[in-house]
Amino acid sequence: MPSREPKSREPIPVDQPKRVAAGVPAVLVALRHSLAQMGPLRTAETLAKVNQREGFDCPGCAWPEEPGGRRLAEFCENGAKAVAEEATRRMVTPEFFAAHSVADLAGKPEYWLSQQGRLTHPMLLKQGDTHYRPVSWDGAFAVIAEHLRALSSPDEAVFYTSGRTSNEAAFLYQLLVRSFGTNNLPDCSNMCHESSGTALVESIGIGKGSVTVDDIEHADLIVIAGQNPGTNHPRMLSVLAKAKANGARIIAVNPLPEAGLIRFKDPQTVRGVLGTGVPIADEFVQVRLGGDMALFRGLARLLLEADDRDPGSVLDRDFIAAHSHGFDDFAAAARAVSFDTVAEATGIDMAQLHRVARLVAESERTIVCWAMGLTQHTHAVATIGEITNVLLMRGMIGKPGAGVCPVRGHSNVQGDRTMGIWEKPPAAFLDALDRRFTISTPRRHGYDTVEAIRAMRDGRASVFVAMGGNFASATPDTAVTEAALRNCALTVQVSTKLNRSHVVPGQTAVILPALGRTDRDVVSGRKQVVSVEDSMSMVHLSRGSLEPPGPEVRSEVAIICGLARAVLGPDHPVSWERFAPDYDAIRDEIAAVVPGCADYNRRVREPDGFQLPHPPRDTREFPTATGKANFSVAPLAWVPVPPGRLVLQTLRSHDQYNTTIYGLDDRYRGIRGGRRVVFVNPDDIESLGITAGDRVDLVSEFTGADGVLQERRAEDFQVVPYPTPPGNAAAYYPETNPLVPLDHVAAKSNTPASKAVVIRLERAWAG
Ligand SMILES: Nc1nc2c(c(=O)[nH]1)N[C@H]1C(S)=C(S)[C@@H](COP(=O)(O)OP(=O)(O)OC[C@H]3O[C@@H](n4cnc5c(=O)[nH]c(N)nc54)[C@H](O)[C@@H]3O)O[C@H]1N2
Ligand SMILES: Nc1nc2c(c(=O)[nH]1)N[C@H]1C(S)=C(S)[C@@H](COP(=O)(O)OP(=O)(O)OC[C@H]3O[C@@H](n4cnc5c(=O)[nH]c(N)nc54)[C@H](O)[C@@H]3O)O[C@H]1N2
Ligand SMILES: [Mo]
Repeated sequence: MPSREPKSREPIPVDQPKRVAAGVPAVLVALRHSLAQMGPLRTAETLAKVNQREGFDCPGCAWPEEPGGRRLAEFCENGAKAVAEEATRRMVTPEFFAAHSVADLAGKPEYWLSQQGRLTHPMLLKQGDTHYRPVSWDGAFAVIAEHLRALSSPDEAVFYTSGRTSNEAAFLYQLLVRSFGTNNLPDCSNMCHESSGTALVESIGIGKGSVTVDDIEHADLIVIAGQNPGTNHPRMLSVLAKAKANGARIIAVNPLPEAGLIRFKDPQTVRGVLGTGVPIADEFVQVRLGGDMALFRGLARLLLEADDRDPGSVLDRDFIAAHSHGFDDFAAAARAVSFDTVAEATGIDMAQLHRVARLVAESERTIVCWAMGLTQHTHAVATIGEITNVLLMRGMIGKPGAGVCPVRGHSNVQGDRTMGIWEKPPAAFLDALDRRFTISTPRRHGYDTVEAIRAMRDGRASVFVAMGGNFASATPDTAVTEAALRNCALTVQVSTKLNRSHVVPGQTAVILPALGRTDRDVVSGRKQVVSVEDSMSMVHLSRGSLEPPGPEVRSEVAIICGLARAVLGPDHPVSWERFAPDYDAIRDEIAAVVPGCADYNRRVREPDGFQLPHPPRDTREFPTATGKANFSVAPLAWVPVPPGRLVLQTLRSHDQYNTTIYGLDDRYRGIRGGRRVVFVNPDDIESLGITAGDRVDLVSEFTGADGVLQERRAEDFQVVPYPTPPGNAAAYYPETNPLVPLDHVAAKSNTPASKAVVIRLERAWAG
């Protein structure tokens, strides 16, 4: 596995980590990125329209807009970078592909690929060719249709989706895929919040968060576990600052002292520009990687014991009696946990556990927010179940200021699932499609992301189509995944920008250039708008307005409709022609099929859109098998560190959007000009006999189901001393994806356990 960043021997400069997020430097960095990509006029036009009622939904993250008229220039450094990246003036044209062979591009680092700009033409790599060549749209559709029709079963094709796709495109895409005859609809969610959805469906009957921005602003206590909002959801910080001003306490649970969790300077306020900012966390719980389940079980025990001393003071007995199931089993398991185990698993001292328990016991309105730090562990589903238990015992759901808040990643990942992008669709949804369109959709469940890689690896699937994303880099076990893609007869990427997945082709490969969120979408003289759903189930419109990168670039909707005609033929009962010139027609179909979407066209045009129903939040009804909120009981799990080894989490720097690398800095963590760094506790550096600044290979160790030890290697990382818990290390994704074994996944959700990879360090070069 060649490392893709050039092995420069220059050491990467390392500063002290920052304690404050945002403020004036954030504004300046964003402007520098925007001006470089877009120039001054387009920068002004673009930044004025992010997350405004008449503008487009920021492609950065799924954090909601503030209701009731958004603030002028809802500003966020990383949102601005995401926008600049899409609205760039740089272009990847047919001339570019003529100048670079696929082999040449495959040798370039991801950063270089993402800096080349927007794709402008459909391109085809014919079997045996060295270069992509331009192809007409109809020619491209014909190649794809021919390959799909040649399959012996529709289940030999895989249709991936990344979470930027609009509701309209997502609905049509799943309709196309199911009309073709398969539920093979893996998506980025399988690697992201699948564990949250799985756990929440078991506990409360719906896989979505139960709070709104208003709830957060009025909570007494907000726990933020396994999330780095200063980098990944910066607009969340201004909401947290507001909650603090209203008197909320905040507990940060994280192995790393992330800047945004410690202090925040709101660039929109005078204090944010001139002052030292607002302290965010009242309590920083520096948990070991994977220690959260033990932490929450320990809290549950303390809460039960506090209630024993003063009955009714902690437990919400009315809620437990009226709305829950399984309390006694849960309480027995929680009482049985030993505090020695909690201390070992979490690494925190018991005085802090008692302080946190007191905060939880005293709060009348508690919200827990989380992201990838909880979902990407083998015991992620059980961990999220345990967190939900602690909320349920205090009745913290379905009342103002309280609830569960999985903070989603991609800006429309939640909407895509609502629209049916799911390999395990409920039968009722398929029945509704069949009735509406007089088709007959398959009932067999399809492949998720990990299963899709196995199927392509083993030759059970041979056509791969991606609606956005960067499958080759985002998935685990890079060498295995790349071989699986190359094993396909055909790979198709519908994309805005060049990435690694275009240069790891099947025998034949197609690139279809798509409009992005910021682009103007005009069909037959009519401007089209799309809709999206944020992390809090608000559905609203997004209107692109910028000049698209070229006349050949098509909307995702137009691409799906063209493809559907070519694949399904002229007699297919869905009248695909209707949709591309009129997205209202798609929304009418959504209204007829998708639960909660009645009268979609009207309601989505309300100033702030509309909120989808959520029975636990709205009426304390729990659509589970028991009809109640379920306490869960699972064996306690955590992540011990084997002797002489480290447990590695793979995470995001401040200068990237998933696999899109904006730059080589990680400002808040003090890293400049390089990404091949590994953050290690100073005591571990000493005990492993290495020195800060050393260059090491990361070698992951994993024992497969057959009992055989497997090793994977990522070369040449600079050792950076960092205040991470002993035994725990951190390095950036996607450079470390070659280390994550394909079979190292969360129980039940099958999400790659990217936050707990056992590694050893091997000295490569002296620093
Ligand atoms: N600018 C920018 N914004 C983004 C993205 C981006 O790449 N760039 N990506 C988007 C996407 S798709 C997503 S899913 C989100 C991701 O948002 P995050 O989940 O914030 O992303 P990560 O960088 O993976 O950070 C994981 C955090 O969890 C902590 N952590 C790791 N393991 C554990 C653990 O075992 N326990 C606890 N308590 N904490 C742990 C890490 O120290 C880190 O702070 O962001 C979205 N927004
Ligand atoms: N080791 C490790 N691996 C991880 C993670 C981790 O924390 N650690 N995180 C996981 C998570 S949370 C996620 S969500 C996945 C992300 O997985 P993906 O969603 O597959 O990856 P992205 O990097 O977001 O995809 C970027 C590409 O999407 C395309 N694109 C952008 N906007 C649009 C659009 O509007 N339309 C179309 N058609 N294409 C567009 C561009 O070509 C761009 O190159 O990665 C996962 N992988
Ligand atoms: Mo994500």
